[in-house]
Amino acid sequence: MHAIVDSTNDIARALAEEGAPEGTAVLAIEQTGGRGRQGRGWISPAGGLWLSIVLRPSLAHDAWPLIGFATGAGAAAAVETVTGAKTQLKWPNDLMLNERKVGGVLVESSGDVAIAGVGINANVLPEALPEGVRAGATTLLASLGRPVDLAALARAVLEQVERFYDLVREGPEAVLDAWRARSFLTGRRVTVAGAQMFEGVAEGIDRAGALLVRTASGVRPVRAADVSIREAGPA
Ligand code: BT5
Repeated sequence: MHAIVDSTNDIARALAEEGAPEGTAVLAIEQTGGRGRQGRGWISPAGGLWLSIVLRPSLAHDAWPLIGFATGAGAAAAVETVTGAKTQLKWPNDLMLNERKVGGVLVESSGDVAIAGVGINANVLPEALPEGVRAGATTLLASLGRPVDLAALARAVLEQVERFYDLVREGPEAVLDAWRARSFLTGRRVTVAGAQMFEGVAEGIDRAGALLVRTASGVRPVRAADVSIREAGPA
C-alpha cells in the first residue's frame, strides 16, 4: 500500500521486473499520473480504489486480450458483491453504474508479464473530478449515497479478478459469457470512432473480444475504437 504514486501500474511493473510473483498487488491512496488507454489520464483522488496486479500468464499470446475482459468481469463482480449495486461493462474497458463510468481497467503487457490495473471511483465526491470528466462519470459514494468499505472492495477485486483470470485458462467462453452478461452496449445504437467512424447497433462481442456492430452493410467486428451511445436516429 502506497500513499501517493504516479501510477500503480508503473510500481507493479517495476516490482515485476525485480521478480515479484504473480498475484503481487499494489494499492495507492492517490495517483498523480493515473493512466487510461492511449495516453489518456485517469483522475485518481483519495477515496478511490487504485489497484494493480502482477500477472505472469501462461497463455498463448492470442489469448492475452482476454485478461482485460477477465479483469473487467472481476471488477464488476466485486462491486456487486460488496455493494449489491448492479454494474455493467462498456466495451472495451469501462465499468458502468447508472449509465455512467464508475471505473476502468487498464491491462498493460510486455514480455511475459501483464499488469492488470483497476480504478474504481469508490468513496470519491463527484466534485473531486474535473468538470469535463464528471459529466460522464459517477462514484459509488454518489450513486449509493453512502461510503463503501475500501478494504473489503480491494479484497473482493483481488478475489474476483483471480477467479475470472483462472477461467481464461479453460478457454475464452466462460470469461466472455460473464462479460457479455453485463454488456452495457449490446442492443444499443452506437457511434464507433476508430480507424473509421460509423454507426450501427452493438450486437455483442465475438470469441476474440471484438465488438460486433450491425450496420446497413452487415456486421462489422471492431477491435480498437472508442464507442459512444447514439441516442436517436436510425441505426
Ligand atoms: C480507462 O481508460 O478507463 C482505464 C482506467 C484505469 C485506471 C487504473 S487505476 C489503477 C491503475 N493505474 C493506472 O495508472 N491506471 C490503472 P480509458 O478508457 O482510456 O478512459 C480514460 C478516460 O476516462 C479519460 O480520458 C477521461 O475522460 C475519463 N476519466 C478519467 N478519470 C476518470 C475517473 N476517475 N472516473 C471516470 N472517468 C474518468
